[in-house]
Amino acid sequence: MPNAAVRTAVAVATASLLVLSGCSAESDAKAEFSGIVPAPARFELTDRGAFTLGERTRLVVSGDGAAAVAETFAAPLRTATGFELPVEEGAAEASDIELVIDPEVEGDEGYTLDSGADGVRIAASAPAGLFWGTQSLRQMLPGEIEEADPIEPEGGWQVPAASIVDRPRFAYRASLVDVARHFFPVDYVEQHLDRMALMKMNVLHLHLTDDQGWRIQIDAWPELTGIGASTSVGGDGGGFYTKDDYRRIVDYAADRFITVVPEIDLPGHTNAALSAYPELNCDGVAPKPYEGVEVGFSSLCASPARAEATDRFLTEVLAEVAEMTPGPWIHVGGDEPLATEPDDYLDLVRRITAAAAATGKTVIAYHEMGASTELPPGTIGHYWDLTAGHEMPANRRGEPARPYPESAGQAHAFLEQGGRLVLAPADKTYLDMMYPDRPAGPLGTELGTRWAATITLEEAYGWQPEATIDGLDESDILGVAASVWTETLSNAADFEFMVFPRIAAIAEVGWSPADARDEEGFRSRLTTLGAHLDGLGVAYREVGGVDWPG
Ligand code: TNX
Repeated sequence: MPNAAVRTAVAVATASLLVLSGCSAESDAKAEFSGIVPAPARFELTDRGAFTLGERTRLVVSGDGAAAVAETFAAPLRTATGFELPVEEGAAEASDIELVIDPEVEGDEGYTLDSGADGVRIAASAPAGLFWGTQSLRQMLPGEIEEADPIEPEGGWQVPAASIVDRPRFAYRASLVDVARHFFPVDYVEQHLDRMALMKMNVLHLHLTDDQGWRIQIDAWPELTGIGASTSVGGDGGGFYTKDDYRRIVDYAADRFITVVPEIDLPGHTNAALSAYPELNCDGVAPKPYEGVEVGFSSLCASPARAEATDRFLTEVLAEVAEMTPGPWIHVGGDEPLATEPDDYLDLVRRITAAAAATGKTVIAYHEMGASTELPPGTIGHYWDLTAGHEMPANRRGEPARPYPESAGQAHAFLEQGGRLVLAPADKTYLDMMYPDRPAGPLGTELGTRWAATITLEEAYGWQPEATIDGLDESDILGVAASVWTETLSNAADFEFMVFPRIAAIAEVGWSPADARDEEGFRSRLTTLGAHLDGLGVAYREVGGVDWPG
């Protein structure tokens, strides 16, 4: 928790952000506040005097959807402050927080926020923007606002006086979580969603299936979970989401304006499915469940002899997944098809993407599927290879060297077929990549891998999406993703050590306009984010060069 000495240090570190303050209560509030992550498009501290959230504070709403946003925002605030914080309509007073739907505010997710001694007003043309405005306000409150028990911060619940005009750079700002290599239960996914919301990330990409586990109930194919969910990497036990579990995740996400993108990884990365159903295998023999970390050894069977079972599997599985997913996207994987002959791969890609498109969703696939010229129009490409100029080295887990232009060309094939790109270059956004100093994790084990790169906080931050591959226009980019693959991550502490704070860098790359980003400012704003992560109990790595709250 921040103490007075640290607050002073923060105030010094962030002096350039601060304007002269009139009274000591206000300087307390400002000393604690070093800025918002991701950086708003426009942010100014003003001299209107600090706002104090107090016992009389109400959330005064107007417009469709504003009350629901207010309730989601108020729930944790009520816990930490012990205040009633009623949601009401009517005229706002200086002690209130106003949430207003105003069609004049730009952008589907844009908002304006004005705070001062005369009250707080957040305005947006749609509820999503209002919600992101509340998440900025959340960061402007003391970090103790995240606490699960009532608490009174030194200096009270002060919010610095500020004026913000904000909207995201990209519409798709994803956190990819691999729940296949190690399973993470619903409660933990909900915690992660809350942390994503704090950083205005709006897509949870669940990597639900892989060689080591199948994590989603499918009624028509019960052994996918009956057999396929029993394992994970290293024999750490299995697990899966029932349909009700999955709907709980979807609903919790939706309350925070986060869309769940389910991924069923096909045609490779399918050992768990193949182990559950012999008829999906060319030789009719189910392989053993797999608990190792190799990739590229499993494949659906392209042979006509297995076409009936394989196509029924694709149709029924993808239909059930789509049916429980309200969001517009379904992800069908497609990566690392090392055990699939190239012609078979093209045949399977056609059948997989056709079955996915038949659900009515927009299909997303890893860039390898760009080898096909028969993608459903508008299919989104998910680029995960290295940034331009970096060649995937030979012997990467047995693969031959793969020249960068091949995967860049595959990414461009999605644009040529009417789609856009999600950019997730492994050497910048893969949060399972080690830090260069290869620190032991909190439990004393070595975490992560380094096949793509080692990644510092600064490298995760300094990356330019438009330069990921050659020849991209801003309009080609749907968004970015920060990926956490969990071969080496089996518990919350290890997960958080690798993910935080580097995920905040990717969140800012996805949200903030390029000209609002700067490394020094980011580092100083992490002091405030750190106080909130402390309140949430996140075991982030205290990366050097940041004045962590301590
Ligand atoms: C590559 S990236 C994979 C995953 C691994 C990850 C480990 C991608 C689409 N496939 O199967 O978990 O590397 O870093």
